[in-house]
Amino acid sequence: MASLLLRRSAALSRPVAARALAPRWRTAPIACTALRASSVWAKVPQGPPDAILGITEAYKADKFTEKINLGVGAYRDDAGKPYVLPSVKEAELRLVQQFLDKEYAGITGVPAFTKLAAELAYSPGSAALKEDRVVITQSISGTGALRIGGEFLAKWYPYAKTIYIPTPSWANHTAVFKDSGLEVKPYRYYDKTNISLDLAGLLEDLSLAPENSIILLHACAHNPTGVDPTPEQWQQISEVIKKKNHFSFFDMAYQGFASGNADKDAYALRYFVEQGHQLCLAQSFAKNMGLYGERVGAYSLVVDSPEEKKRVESQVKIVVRPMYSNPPVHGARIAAEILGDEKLHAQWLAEVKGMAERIISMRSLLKEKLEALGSTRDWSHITSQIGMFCYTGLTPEQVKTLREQYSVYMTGDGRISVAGITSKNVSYLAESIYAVTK
Ligand code: PLA
Repeated sequence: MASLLLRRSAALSRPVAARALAPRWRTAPIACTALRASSVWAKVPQGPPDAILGITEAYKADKFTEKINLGVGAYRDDAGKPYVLPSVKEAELRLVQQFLDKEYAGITGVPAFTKLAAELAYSPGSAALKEDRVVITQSISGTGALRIGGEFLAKWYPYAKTIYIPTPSWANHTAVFKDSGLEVKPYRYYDKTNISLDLAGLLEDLSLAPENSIILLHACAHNPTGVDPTPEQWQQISEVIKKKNHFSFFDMAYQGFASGNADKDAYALRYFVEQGHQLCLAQSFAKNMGLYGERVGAYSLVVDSPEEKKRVESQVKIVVRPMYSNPPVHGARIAAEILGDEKLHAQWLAEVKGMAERIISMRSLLKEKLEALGSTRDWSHITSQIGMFCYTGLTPEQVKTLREQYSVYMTGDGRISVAGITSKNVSYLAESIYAVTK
């Protein structure tokens, strides 16, 4: 019916002359049906809503005033409002006052931004940076970085076309890598029974994977479990990866969000670089700078020599150019302004810490409230998990009931974005969770 209406209105808006010239049968109802049946899109099936972003759509359509969206990982302040970091506001103001031109950036983006993004990840003192062995390109946030990496590896990684991702992982990883032309296989990561890292399973799977496999690693604040390896465990992981000559692909979408300290959160990446691993990295500034919709990110590879850097960079450009030509400049300029100014940089780090701390306090509050209501379940994982998410352990049925009867929205696997909890909605949330779990 909708398409019929559309067709009708399209026909009406056609210029009068064209309508007058059109043969009569085209406007007859029977002809409309015939046209509809032969539409080029007639065989396109309805796709499922996105596992994460689809939740926001359902939440928006909900009329209940106390509804809570804990689906997408987007930071909210304690009033439940999106938060523009004061450092971002200041940087943006400075940029606007400069009335910069809107020329295209180069294929690899805004150079001031990529230089500083690399330093944030690898540290300014990194030997790889000093030796000019880091290829970096700006990307359409973290997802775009993963996609460039997937495409580049599918095209040029000589040993394998398979990437191993943890079970579970971010819901979009499989699609991104499949669409890049890689095959995706799982490795064990999470121990459901003990709500902890399945280190033995992880090490076993990585050692059973064929030599030179590509391994995706969440650099920090593992999504969705909130369970990260300890530094000692990272060392063990590094050892197996090295022994098997695997190639590491780090996804660092939450630098600063895990511990509140950007250097601490980069521990695994920096340790792997020190250990001489072959690796690449997807960075996102969506969460740690709150630049979600500005789509600011970077993709980088640590290579062997400046000469190799030149060759690899030329091919990264050839991957990027037909995808989107070159990246948007505004968000990258904001990030560069913050990272490149000592005072703003320090202010930003304090703001990231503030966001991480609010999340940590909401974890404690939710746990306390559940216990105060008399829940006999062990909720210790709410506070032991880190980063933006809590992997609650709620079943798909409980998630469904919470959504349908309580207007509490979370992903189907029971992941909640703790960043969506506020001191105002935490009581209702705890009561709702208690009601479906008692
Ligand atoms: N990698 C991981 C592990 C992520 O969790 C996300 C975002 C990204 C990459 C990509 O982020 P970006 O493209 O916005 O930089 N995950 C979110 C949002 C926060 C999403 O699904 O798009 C999530 O709710 O899981």
